[in-house]
Amino acid sequence: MYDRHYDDYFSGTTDRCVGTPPKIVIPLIRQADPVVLKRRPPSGKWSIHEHACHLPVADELFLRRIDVFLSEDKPVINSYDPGRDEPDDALMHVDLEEAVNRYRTLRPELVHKLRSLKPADWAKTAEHDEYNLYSMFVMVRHLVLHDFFHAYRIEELLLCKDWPRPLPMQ
Ligand code: NI
Repeated sequence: MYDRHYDDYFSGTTDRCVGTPPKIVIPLIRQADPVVLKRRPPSGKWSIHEHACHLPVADELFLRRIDVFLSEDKPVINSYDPGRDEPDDALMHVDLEEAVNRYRTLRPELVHKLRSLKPADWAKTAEHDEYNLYSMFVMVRHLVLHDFFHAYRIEELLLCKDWPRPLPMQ
């Protein structure tokens, strides 16, 4: 069952985990004019600052989940929803530089763990209270998509028509 095809999926997904934060997400965050950094859109949804500070929280969560997957016979994963589980302005109080540094340093740690996984580890499943299927692979793919989900939101805010333009790429 675990042929080269699957290996490509696993390693390809891991490669995305390596490159996306330093090559796409962090440069995007750095383009935010300080004036708009903590500005929420009229919808009341997160500001660029909040999206950015949320990303290392996800890495911490996924690091813990990898350990749960590996250490338990029948792993059980509890969902995390910041809108449900945290106060509305929690991320506003986080230090952005510290958050970006954590994002930058946690990711290689996470990738190091992923590179050591065997095909059977990737295929292992857990019980999840919100999803009908949750394997290690699904979880890691989710992390890859999650980076882009928040990057997309950050970009939308950066390009808001009536707001100051993004700063030049650093
Ligand atoms: Ni998220």
